[in-house]
Amino acid sequence: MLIKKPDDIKSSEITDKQLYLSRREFLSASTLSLGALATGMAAPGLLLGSNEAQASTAAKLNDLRKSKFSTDEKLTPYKDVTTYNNFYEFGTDKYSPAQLAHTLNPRPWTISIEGEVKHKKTYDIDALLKLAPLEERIYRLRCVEGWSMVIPWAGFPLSELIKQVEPNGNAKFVEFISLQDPKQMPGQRSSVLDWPYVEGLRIDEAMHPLTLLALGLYGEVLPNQNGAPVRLVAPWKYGFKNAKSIVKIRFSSTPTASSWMKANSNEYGYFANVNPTVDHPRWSQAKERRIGEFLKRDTLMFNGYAEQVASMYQGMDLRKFY
Ligand SMILES: Nc1nc2c(c(=O)[nH]1)N[C@H]1C(S)=C(S)[C@@H](COP(=O)(O)O)O[C@H]1N2
Ligand SMILES: [Mo]
Repeated sequence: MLIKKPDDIKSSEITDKQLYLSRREFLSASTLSLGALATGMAAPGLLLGSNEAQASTAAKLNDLRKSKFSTDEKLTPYKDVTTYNNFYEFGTDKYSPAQLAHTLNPRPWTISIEGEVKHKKTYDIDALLKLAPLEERIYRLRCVEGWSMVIPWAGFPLSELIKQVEPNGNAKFVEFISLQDPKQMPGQRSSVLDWPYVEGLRIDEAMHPLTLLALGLYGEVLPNQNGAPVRLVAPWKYGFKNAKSIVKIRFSSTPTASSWMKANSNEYGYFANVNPTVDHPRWSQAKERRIGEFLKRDTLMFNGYAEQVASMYQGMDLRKFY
């Protein structure tokens, strides 16, 4: 076997290794011995759980660059990342997106850039994939409901796209608009939220190097339930800021109320920075449950990204601007 230095290892291979390790776990729990695997006797297709099989058939994203912004915390298993989701366009419970999102068609797909920019244009998803080198970014995701995950995203900084379209002097805020199509998204037949799903960032937040336009996870294109083909990931904010299946990015001079603010303005602010000292009106935000762990852990200010992002909020009362 070829021994490579860690720096030579592409993240697609690392993903394979992670799958390999989880297969090992599966094997050691079964009647087969590890020796069978080592000698190549085991036929992987037969041994994989259905979710792992799914992982191995999705389109791989090659040559992902590593990012200095990645956490080295233990990854949340692929199965949890792709079966425990919030995606109200496919129902309000955590398990329905994985079951229902097959009706979403991520190809062909376009994303249009509108509002206060010099170059209003529409990108085809395949052109977007080539807009900048893809990186693997391992980020914590903290849902406002009190759980968290560690997810290896693939994408590039949103700033790369913003630089291309050149916002004008009026562009102070950026709006992210998800697909609206009840034929593809059965949850939109219910009015739990005001469709389409809309979220927003201040322009400096959108330009921040941590803010990612994600096109994949675990070294593969995004599964539908995680927001295929393109979504936002701003890791210091609660999960709901990270709009999925985006079709439109609009630059504006004023902030727009997000779907969650319209649904309940007392509970969801515009900034939605992870903050253990500001409770949700109905529950504490001091602790969180990392999916797969039993004991709760302390929630970190800005989800652990304070060093990188706190300066953007200097002088702001974060109890008021939550
Ligand atoms: N369009 C859309 N985007 C969305 C949501 C949604 O319901 N619709 N849910 C949000 C919430 S509450 C969370 S926690 C994250 C979950 O992302 P994940 O399922 O990939 O972990 O997506 C966010 N993005
Ligand atoms: Mo969430």
